[in-house]
Amino acid sequence: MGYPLRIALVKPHSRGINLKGARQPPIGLIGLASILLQEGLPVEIFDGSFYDGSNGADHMSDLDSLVNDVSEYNPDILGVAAYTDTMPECEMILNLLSETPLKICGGPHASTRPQELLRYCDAAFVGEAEFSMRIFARSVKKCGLSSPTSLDRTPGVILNGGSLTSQSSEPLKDLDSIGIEGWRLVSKYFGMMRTSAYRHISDNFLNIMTSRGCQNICDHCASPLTHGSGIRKHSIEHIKATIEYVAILREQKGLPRLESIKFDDDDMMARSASELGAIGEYLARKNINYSCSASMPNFTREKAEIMAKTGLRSIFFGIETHEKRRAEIMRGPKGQMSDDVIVEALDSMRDNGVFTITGYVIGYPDETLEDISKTGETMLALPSDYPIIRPLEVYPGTPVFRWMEERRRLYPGLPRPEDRFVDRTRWDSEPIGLPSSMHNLTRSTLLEIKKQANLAAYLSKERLERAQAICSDEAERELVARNYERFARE
Ligand code: B12
Ligand code: SF4
Repeated sequence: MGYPLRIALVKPHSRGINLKGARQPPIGLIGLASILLQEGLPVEIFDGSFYDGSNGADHMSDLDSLVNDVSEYNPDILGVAAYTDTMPECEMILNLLSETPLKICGGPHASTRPQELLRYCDAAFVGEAEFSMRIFARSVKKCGLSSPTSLDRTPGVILNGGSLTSQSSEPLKDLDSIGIEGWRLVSKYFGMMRTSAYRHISDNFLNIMTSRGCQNICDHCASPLTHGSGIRKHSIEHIKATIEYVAILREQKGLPRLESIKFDDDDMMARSASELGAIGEYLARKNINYSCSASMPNFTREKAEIMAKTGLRSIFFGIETHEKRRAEIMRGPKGQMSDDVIVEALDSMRDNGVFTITGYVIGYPDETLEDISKTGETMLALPSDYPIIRPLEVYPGTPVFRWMEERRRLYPGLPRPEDRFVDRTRWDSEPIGLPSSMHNLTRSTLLEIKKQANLAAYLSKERLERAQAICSDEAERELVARNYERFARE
């Protein structure tokens, strides 16, 4: 085989029903592509989120177009990102491209259920894959595709029929070593990006993470399974360089200037006030506003003021459940949050003109109906502009999944390690193809509770007026009203 080998990195097509309007390039694949480019290997990114039926095509023909585009590129190595909710699409893509000489995968689902992926792939990369990918790239350049030789030498990889090659791939220490070159491979999508209207930022945005990890371990969350616990940060210089690079790429494409940033860090407020000030001042100079997510225990009034002054428009806080249960489902400072602390933080954000989005989850397997109704009451009582409540979705490897596994008799049909995890034909009303997380309550009941809670929250004149009071103009007030109408219907 002649060199250089071509690599296609593919993010499977999203089903649409879960996307609620967000469409943004995949940070994980961009980082891996940057490493491959640094190592001198030709690579392309194909992101199914941008083949989402919005151009008039249906779901399946869009999946075919994605596969056709990858086939045309004719890769020697196919790398597919495996997230749980898109596993059926992931399998279809791997089947349709089964002729590719070497097939690898990674991502949260591949890390927790590698055996499922190994039916279609030569190797599953476990956890954060940058370190492994660099070694793999060097080894492939040296040994070619003689699998498993190139893979044998790669740490943190599970090969067909085998166990982990060598030490597992530790979460990467030096995030800046990843590089930013990969962003140019997704510039073809920049003009199609879309973020949720309740973020109050522009669709001419860039999604980046300035850090990885958080200080908590929550029972429902899969993030610590990939990123470990504790926080690692990019330097401020690296963040600025990424933003500059993407702004230039947009200019070269003739696109409108970069107007907003969506920070996808698990906890943006884990940074110190002075670091947040440095990032914010840079953005304010460039006239770029932003939205982010944060963990409430790291909130301070000082950080809120600095961020608001430098362009923060909205912030997401995961509250998850009612006060009495927080410590039971969240290990770390987040479990200790009291309602009083939350109210203070939400009020302070609003006083600074920032919209607050709060997340609540119902349907933990060991919850009672009383817990669920208390979470609903908490959602209505806490003064957030956009409270979002959703039935729990259970992901492999998480404490809630382990809880269910230990009580299999309550969950007939719960997937075993050798089964397909997402089987949409079996529980087709369930988004990730599992039985309801509550053995004594169906998902439809949980969805009905969500509907009632949304009606109460979003038909509230008081909440609407409070949110509209921080709008900058009439157009934004109308946007809030439209958002409220939409949420009231969900
Ligand atoms: C930003 C984000 C989004 C964005 C963009 C999603 C995207 N896929 O790009 C939006 C808002 C659209 C979104 C939506 C949803 N998300 Co989301 N999201 C995140 C978040 C906060 C960051 C993702 C990210 O960029 N991480 C940083 C990169 C570097 O990490 P990574 O993606 O895991 O990639 C690394 C490894 O996994 C691996 N890897 C990944 N792909 C590949 C491929 C190959 C070939 C290899 C070798 C390695 C490899 O290497 C990468 C580098 O180290 C994560 C939480 C988190 N902190 O990771 C949740 C997370 C990914 N989301 C999650 C979920 C559940 C969802 C939703 C289903 C939520 C819902 N109910 O609607 C939807 C699904 C939409 C969809 N199909 O994409 C879960 C996934 C769990 C799982 N087992 O699949 C996570 C982990 C959060 C959680 N609750 O646990 N999400
Ligand atoms: S605080 Fe957020 S990111 Fe951290 S474990 Fe909990 S849900 Fe996951």
